[in-house]
Amino acid sequence: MSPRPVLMSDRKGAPEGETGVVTKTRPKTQRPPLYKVLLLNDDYTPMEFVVHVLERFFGMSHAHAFELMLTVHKKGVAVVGVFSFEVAETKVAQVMDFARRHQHPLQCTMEKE
Ligand code: TYC
Repeated sequence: MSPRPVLMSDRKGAPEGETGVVTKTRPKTQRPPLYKVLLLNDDYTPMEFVVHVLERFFGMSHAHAFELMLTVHKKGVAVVGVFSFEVAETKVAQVMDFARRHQHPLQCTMEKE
């Protein structure tokens, strides 16, 4: 007995000879825009303070925070996280407020990805 190929006309209710293309509708989902939070270098903010900021507000390990702080120190700027608008705005405000309260000139900004 040789196997017989499965045909569209084998579908229940499909009349002999009917062919069709299987389609799927894909509803357009809206993804919210993302924002990069950037940390800027300066000559005065102590390195340990920046490391503490990265640990405290961005949940980084000490090792990761130290490495990223050094990247900002050497390159001038680095992305420290990517978030929704509201979360990015909150992180920037938290960092700026914390730096101001400690009288350090550290700058933190955000930009659309
Ligand atoms: N450049 C600073 C120093 O030498 C350290 C520093 C690193 C400052 C990163 C800001 O975002 C910064 N003390």
